[in-house]
Amino acid sequence: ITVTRKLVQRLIEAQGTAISGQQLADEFGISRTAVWKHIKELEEQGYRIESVKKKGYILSALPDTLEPTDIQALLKTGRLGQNMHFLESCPSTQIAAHQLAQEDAPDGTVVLTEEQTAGRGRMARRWHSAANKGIWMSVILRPDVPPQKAPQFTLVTAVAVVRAIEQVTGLKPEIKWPNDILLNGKKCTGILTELQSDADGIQALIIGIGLNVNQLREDFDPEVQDIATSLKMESGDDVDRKQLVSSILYFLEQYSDLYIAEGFGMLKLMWESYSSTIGRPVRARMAKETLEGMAEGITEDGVLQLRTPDGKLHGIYSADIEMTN
Ligand code: BTX
Repeated sequence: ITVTRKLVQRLIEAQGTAISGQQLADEFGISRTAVWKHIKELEEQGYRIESVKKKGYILSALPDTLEPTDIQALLKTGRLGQNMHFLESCPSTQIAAHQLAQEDAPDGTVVLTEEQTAGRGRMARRWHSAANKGIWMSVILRPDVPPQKAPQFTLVTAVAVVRAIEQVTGLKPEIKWPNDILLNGKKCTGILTELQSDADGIQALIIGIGLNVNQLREDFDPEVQDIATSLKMESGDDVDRKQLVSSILYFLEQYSDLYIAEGFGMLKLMWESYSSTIGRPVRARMAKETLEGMAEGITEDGVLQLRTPDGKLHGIYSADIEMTN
């Protein structure tokens, strides 16, 4: 890691207070002129740095990149994101993360990219991942839980992403079972949880998060223009992707640790409070059949409880849900 990158980390960590050129020079063992040159270089890269007379330098804005060392300086986590891989472009961060997990990447490893050329959703569907406007990332978790406790991680992740969107933008997203996050009825986030397991249990969970951040309608593929939205389209403002990544990883660490330690109870309540599905009439399309009825809740296992008009309660493990009113 270069002096320039270390300098940014130091300025981010100062959280808006000024640090003098002399102090930076001393800390990095370089001259004040060298400090000034690094500052100029950073300004050219899009960092906004104010120099306050007699006080020093203040970082006032970061460029819209996913520079991992910047994100790491913002992180408030113990594990998630402490090991971070950034790729300018890749077929899918899921594929890269599976590979890293097989190579013993530690719990909390994150793969982030600016662009996916073959982003994937559930059941081999496509996930459109336009360049430089979204967050396309995969998180490797290695929880010590039996495989049947894995599906709830999708729900735990949904709660974490909703909290992060609320924190960074003030928007109020809703969750559609099991893994869509909606704003005004349109999808802004998809979550895909995949598993590496063997006879000993879970080796790794690969949690893929695709979040539309700064796209405008025309940035979306025509195929999804009517069903997709972005945080910018809903809030009217550009959203800082670095802050958002940092916030998602913070809540994901908190909530997955809570789930592992205490079970699903608290998170089930949070999930239900954000859900647009529960208490509504829905249609559930499954591989072999379609059921219509009232979505009554989810179980401790994350299974959707759907009551059909004949009074029967059905447990739905995997389906596409549509609201029917
Ligand atoms: P899903 O199967 O629930 O959703 C896929 C469906 O969502 C598509 O069939 C399409 O209708 C719609 N869609 C596709 N792209 C978008 C988009 N950008 N915005 C809104 N709707 C869209 C959801 O699967 C799981 C998606 C996970 C994506 C992440 S990105 C990082 C990681 N890498 C990777 O390849 N996948 C995950």
